[in-house]
Amino acid sequence: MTLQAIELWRGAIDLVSPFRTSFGTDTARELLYVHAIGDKNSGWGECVAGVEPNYSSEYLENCQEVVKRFLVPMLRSDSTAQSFVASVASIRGNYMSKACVEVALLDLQLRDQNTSLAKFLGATQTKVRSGVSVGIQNTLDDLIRVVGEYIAQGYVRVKLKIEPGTDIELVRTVRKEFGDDLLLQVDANAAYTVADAKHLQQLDAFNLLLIEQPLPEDDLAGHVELSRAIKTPVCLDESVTSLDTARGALDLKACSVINIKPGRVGGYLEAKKIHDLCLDRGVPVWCGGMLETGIGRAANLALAALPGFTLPGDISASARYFARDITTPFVLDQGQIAVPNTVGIGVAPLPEMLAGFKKVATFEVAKR
Ligand code: NPQ
Ligand code: MG
Repeated sequence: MTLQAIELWRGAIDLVSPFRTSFGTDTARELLYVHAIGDKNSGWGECVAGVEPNYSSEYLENCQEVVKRFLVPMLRSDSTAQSFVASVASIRGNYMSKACVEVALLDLQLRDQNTSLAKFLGATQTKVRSGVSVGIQNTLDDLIRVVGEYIAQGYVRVKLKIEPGTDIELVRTVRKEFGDDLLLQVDANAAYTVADAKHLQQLDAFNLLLIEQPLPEDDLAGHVELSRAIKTPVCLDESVTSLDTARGALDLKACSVINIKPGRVGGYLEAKKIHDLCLDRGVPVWCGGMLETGIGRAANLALAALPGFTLPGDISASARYFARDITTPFVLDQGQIAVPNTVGIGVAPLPEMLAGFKKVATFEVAKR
């Protein structure tokens, strides 16, 4: 592979409905794409950061700056995703920035090698079960209607966003309305403190698959304490930023399930390592979502096809979020989504969609 240039593209796609979490409400997905151009092929990567540093400390403008100022300068014409990850180890944090460059390089090099990301990562499934993340609604009636629509569409698992003040009753209502067989879990996006342990104990009555990230990302000790206090399995999302934090959290018993998001851990190579660790230890994992468009969604499908992904993830159909996706849309087929099996991530932006985006930078890559 000969890497020639990196382009950065910016744009936005409206969400079909506002998405509210304990940290904020979004009505559109602002986007940063990385386009890695080689001598034969090109590859695409999507940055998962949001506009504001509220899910984590990373945010889109900062990612664009980090990519431009620190990551692109480390690239040479003979760079690979693997050599890139090794060389950027000296740059702390900035996982989402690293991940979007890494996957663009992976897409490019796998296209050159005529192989798919799924095959490269070790996928064992050709389709994956699809779950849906349901934002906080204005009323319980709205919530029941929305959840009912998703179930009717075939989603096999429902995740409810919760926050203090809208949690126990909400879960009780959904459980009652849709029955005991519904695979149901909740996500607090770090909205509680360990002092809420008794309160969260009430969730034990509803046979939830798990509670995701109840406490702040740095509060591993709090998650240990909470895990002991409640029966509902604790799953970490924001806290897990690397293989090391994953191993630490498991060793400490801060969680018994892990949500793997490649963007949050610096890329697909690190995500695979976390998967391998969890598979080895018998810890169930599932693939999270960051309101990705087709570029990020395609790559996540490849990862979610690995054998350790035993729980349905947040990889929904494109239509869950977007009336028009940047790629050919991903669709639900009996509650499942097909894993791309053509070269690289298997998709690329549709020209007519990319026409609504702006190329904001082009960097020539130094020869070696
Ligand atoms: C989670 N995602 O699991 C995240 C949170 C999230 C599907 O629930 C812009 C960028 C908006 C990132 C909204 C889901 C976002 C975002 C929510 C991430 O915690
Ligand atoms: Mg989460």
